[in-house]
Amino acid sequence: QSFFKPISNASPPSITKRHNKISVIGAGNVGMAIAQTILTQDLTDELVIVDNKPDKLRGEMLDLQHAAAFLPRVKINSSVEYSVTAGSDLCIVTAGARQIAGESRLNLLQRNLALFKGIIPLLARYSPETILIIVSNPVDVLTYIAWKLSGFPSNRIIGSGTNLDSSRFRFLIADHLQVNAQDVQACIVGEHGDSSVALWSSISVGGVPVLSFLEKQQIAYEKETLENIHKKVIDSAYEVISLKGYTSWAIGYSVASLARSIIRDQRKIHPVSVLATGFYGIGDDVEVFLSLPAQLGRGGVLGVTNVHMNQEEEQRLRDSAKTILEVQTQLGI
Ligand code: 6V0
Repeated sequence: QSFFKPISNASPPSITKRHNKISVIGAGNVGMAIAQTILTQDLTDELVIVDNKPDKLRGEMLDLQHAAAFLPRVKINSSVEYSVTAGSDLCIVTAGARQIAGESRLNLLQRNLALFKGIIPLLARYSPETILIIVSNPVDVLTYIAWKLSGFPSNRIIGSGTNLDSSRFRFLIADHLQVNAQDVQACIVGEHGDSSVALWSSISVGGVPVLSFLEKQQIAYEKETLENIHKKVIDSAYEVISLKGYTSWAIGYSVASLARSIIRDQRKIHPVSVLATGFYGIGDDVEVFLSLPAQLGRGGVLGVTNVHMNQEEEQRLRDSAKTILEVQTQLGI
């Protein structure tokens, strides 16, 4: 018995709009911030959350479902079983051990490697056409591991990488210059972590290249001031974690922006972790994921922008690649 009585002479409803499904693995602080940002931004028709703690998972699902009256209509589902993710367009992996105050991202790796072996092959089996976004830390190495475990082509494996670092960078520059962060084009590439590389030579505000502007106007700027801003970006995560125990809101918005570019085929450029083989002097035989300015769309990674880097920046990027590779070697992967 349906609540509605059809009007006379009506044909059965035909659904022509493409149905989107996004799965978020890990219902912790980061996974839930991503889930709720995706919901408020109306990016999907179906949202699935998976975690291995059934009570917490059900509590989080109900809490989101209870907001139905204030949100676009989205089917929200959850389970500890991966079959619930079947047919996902996008799977976002946040499950993992949490970084504790003072702990480097690389220390987290051993714990998260074992966990990924139990997650990625199942996601690949239930959604063979999905695009994977890896958020768990250390994100670059785990993105590489996800690539290997899934057997997917590299364009369907993305690490959230320095998308968040770049947002923190733009915020700090905007704050320094008293402008809107959305008018600041600035990018951090390389490892999401201590060896990340700030691309100072290509920063512009409202289309005006900042460093050459300062040089032309003969305004002195200290290299140290620039280094300090970058250092603040690196310290940001540690600071937030030491103050509130975890980071959530900024990573939520950051990953939702990636989901939007992919699901809505926005073809926007994001600094995210992609297979960097052959780019910027990284060898053709080197298998490493790190952040480069990549164009994202419905096909995943559509390409990498040929952004200008000076020699020092290119060298730092290669050093960053080396840092990540060393960890992969230590792990024997
Ligand atoms: P959290 O709040 O401890 O959440 C982790 C969740 O994963 C918990 O709910 C666990 O129950 C769940 N989980 C653990 N094992 C499994 C499993 N086998 N299957 C399913 N679920 C499981 O941590 P938080 O949400 O704060 O952080 C999650 C991850 O994101 C960590 O690795 C962080 O370091 C990483 N971050 C990455 C960022 C980035 O920019 N890439 C930014 C912030 C955090």
